[in-house]
Amino acid sequence: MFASLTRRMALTMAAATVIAVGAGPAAAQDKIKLRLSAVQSETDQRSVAILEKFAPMVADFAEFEPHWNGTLFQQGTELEAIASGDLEMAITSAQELATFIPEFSIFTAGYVHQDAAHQVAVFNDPLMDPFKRRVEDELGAKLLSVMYLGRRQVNLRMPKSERTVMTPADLAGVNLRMPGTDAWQFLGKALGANPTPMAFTEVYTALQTGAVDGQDNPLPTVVDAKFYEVTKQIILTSHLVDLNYIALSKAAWDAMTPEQQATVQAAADATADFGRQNQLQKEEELVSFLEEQGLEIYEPDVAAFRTAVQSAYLGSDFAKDWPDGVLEKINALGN
Ligand code: KDO
Repeated sequence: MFASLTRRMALTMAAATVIAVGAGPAAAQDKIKLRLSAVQSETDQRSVAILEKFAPMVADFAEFEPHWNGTLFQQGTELEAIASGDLEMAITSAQELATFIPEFSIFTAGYVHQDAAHQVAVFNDPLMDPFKRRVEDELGAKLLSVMYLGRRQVNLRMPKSERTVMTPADLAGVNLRMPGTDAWQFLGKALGANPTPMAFTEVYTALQTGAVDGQDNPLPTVVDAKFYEVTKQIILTSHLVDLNYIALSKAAWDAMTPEQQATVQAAADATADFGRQNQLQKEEELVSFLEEQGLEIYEPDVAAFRTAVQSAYLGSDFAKDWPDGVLEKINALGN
């Protein structure tokens, strides 16, 4: 009697354990580790979206570990870290991808993406499939979703009274910090400035000390990184409607069940959507905040910038790498 009861109890307990493992949250040691390396701060709207959407949605089966401010991997080194198995997730850019897959420079060209909705349409269009496939095959990463960073504007240390910028010619001799890849440097030159490569985490000090004359970023970044404390004017060139991609290591993806993969994809999409709405709202609101901080904000001759930038790209070596017909397809997806 005692023996059979014990056996029955043991069987019941074993069944209960199977149910618990199958249905309940996985134990910490069984969870898939997802380390994210990002350059932006924790208060940037992309980070807020990651913390509010992505983290809780994958919590049942993933040990999600975000690292902000470039503390885990420095800007520009994340894709290599994913490829070598040292990192699972990054907020990467077309400019960084273009250093490995030159065709991506098409998404880095000024005045190509028109707005946030156009970015989404391009990302979800079949035209992106060969690009996504190459990232998987050559870098071992999946591009899950497209995040909206915003319209990049030129932000200078000197007041407008010292230098008013209406056309690219007015940026001649301006030492403009741009991120450190060829695609970014080319954009700085196309704007008419002298681009200086520098990691994002060094920009505040460089502006403060005068090591550079200015930088370019969307208004929400100017506020989040406090660049407004060390600059005097913003020229609304809107020269690049900038994006980031949520990148996930293919190895981590392949280790997931189909249900987990579907949840991760849904979490990335929800994150990108939420972040996009918030970032768009911030872009609207922050003009008055920045003016209150004493910055002068004005529109230059945007048509002059657009013409100069577009013709610089079309005549460049970058354009030689653009697959036939893709620019036309991108344009057709816009307004
Ligand atoms: C920057 O370095 O200026 C940049 O805006 C480039 C983007 O691609 C992106 O990496 C961004 O920095 C960071 O996410 C910090 O906002």
